[in-house]
Amino acid sequence: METVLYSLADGIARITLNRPDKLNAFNAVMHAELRSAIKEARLAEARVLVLAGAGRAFSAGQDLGDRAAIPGGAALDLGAAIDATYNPLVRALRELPCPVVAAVHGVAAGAGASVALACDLVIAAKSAIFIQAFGKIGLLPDSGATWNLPRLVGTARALGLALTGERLGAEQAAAWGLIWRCVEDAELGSQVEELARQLAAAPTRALASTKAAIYGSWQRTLSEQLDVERDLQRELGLSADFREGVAAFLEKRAPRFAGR
Ligand code: LHQ
Repeated sequence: METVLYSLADGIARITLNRPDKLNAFNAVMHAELRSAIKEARLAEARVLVLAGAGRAFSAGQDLGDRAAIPGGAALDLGAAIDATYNPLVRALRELPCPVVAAVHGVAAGAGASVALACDLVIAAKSAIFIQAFGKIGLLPDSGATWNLPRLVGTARALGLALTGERLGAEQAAAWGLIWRCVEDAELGSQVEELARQLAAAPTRALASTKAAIYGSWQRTLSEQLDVERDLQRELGLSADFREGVAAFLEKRAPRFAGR
């Protein structure tokens, strides 16, 4: 692949957006390659997926030089472009059963920020910044940002970020609950590695159920959610990993979860 790097080792799938001279801005090729890398991770039953950017940024969002995004003579249907690219990407990330970790350094702007926030856990280097850049070019936040932002930081901060396009530093982002963790720049790689290894060794089915239950909770009442938890717990109670987890605890040893 030309715009995306993919590898899988020890249950950890790694996807790196790789157009560093364009700050990893998304073009049509990158979308296609990213889709196929995510599909590969899914088929290989990766136990965790790490998404990062090459060079000095995570991603500057849509490539504004891409013909699909340049307003020209003919009417431009951004809706069709979004239907073909960002929306399936965000759905694919959310529908993956394994946790998806975004490792953010440098800039995450526009859809680059949205895609990071669509991941399950975002770890950012202290110097990273998140920019809702859409308003500056006459668009609204997309790729799930209008859904994720208010849920993560509340309506007041979501509107503040989206309406002003102000840059949000990683420390503030973590303090607001927009991201999971902000770490020293020099420690981003090692912290992401540690988290990925921890998740790859965790009971896979329990993580998948947790992810599905938490995201699904927004459209349910507490009473409905209690039923969902019961049903998922019933299934997990029959898993080999649950037996292993309890046995390991009682035997005072580290568990070896097989993901079954
Ligand atoms: C870029 C880009 C870029 C192309 C930097 N495209 N080249 C969805 C659906 C369909 C259509 C429209 O949009 C969307 C959603 C969106 O994502 S809308 C938001 C699109 N993104 C932006 O508006 C951000 C534009 N970029 C910037 O504001 C700055 O580049 C940031 C603040 C990200 C970084 O600034 P600097 O660190 O000063 O870097 P730079 O501006 O010098 O960029 C470095 C190079 O990357 C430069 O190329 P060059 O050949 O001059 O070295 C930029 O042109 C290129 N680049 N973003 N989105």
